[in-house]
Amino acid sequence: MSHEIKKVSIVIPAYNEEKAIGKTLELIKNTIEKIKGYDFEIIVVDNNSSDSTGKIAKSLGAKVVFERNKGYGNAYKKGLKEAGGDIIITGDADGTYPFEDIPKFLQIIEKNNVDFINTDRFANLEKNSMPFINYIGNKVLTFLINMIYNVNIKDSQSGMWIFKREVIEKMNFDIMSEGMPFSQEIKLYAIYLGFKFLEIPITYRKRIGKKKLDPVKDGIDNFINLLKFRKKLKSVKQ
Ligand SMILES: Nc1nc2c(ncn2[C@@H]2O[C@H](COP(=O)(O)OP(=O)(O)OP(=O)(O)O)[C@@H](O)[C@H]2O)c(=O)[nH]1
Ligand SMILES: [Mg+2]
Repeated sequence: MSHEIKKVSIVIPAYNEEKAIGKTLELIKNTIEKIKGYDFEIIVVDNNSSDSTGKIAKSLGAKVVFERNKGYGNAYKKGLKEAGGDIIITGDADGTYPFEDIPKFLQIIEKNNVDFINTDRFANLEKNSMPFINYIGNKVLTFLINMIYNVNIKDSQSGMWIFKREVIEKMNFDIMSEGMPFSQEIKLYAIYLGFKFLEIPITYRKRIGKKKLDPVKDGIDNFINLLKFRKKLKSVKQ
């Protein structure tokens, strides 16, 4: 029996994150250098940053791909197309997500019968990690998503996901949003396609650098797209 080494892609969208990208990548590198039996690639999607995000990422050994069109969804569409991994792990470039848990994530996705892992930030929010208005927005959106889509998600807006390559191979990125709603859509799409979905608790930290999200504008945008995406999902072949 051959034991082929599995490839893992870590995909990070980054827009003007020069203050945080270094620390984010250091955490990832320190974590993966201790993991045996996998080949890792780190892909940073520089979303037309006007600061030195791309330069720093490159100097730390990440593969930097550029996406001219702004938007969290556009950044992911680009980064995921570039990812060659059998397993893909995502997260923000702002120091908020616990990349030190990668060994645990890999163990869960390999040992359990799951295809898509979402992470639940509400399980352990560090002090000041999520502003109150974002907290309310995230909770309301998650409640509405669970009602409208008849699912049971704890954190619909979490930006850290771990999934098998087959999941995105079955997805049509054209029906997915260019901006923030991409996060809820990838989860709902995976569930809709019948993939085994699991949520696990994580620790969420306070962001380094300036926040990009506008809680009111993005909250409303996410809600509108929630309804639109349901129609789009129904129009694609399962
Ligand atoms: N908002 C936003 N983020 C982008 C874009 N392109 C890439 N990103 C990255 O996507 C990630 C998510 O954006 P964040 O601003 O961290 O959004 P958030 O985590 O929901 O909220 P805050 O951390 O409170 O700002 C970050 O790593 C951004 O740098 C973009 O066009 N808009
Ligand atoms: Mg963030």
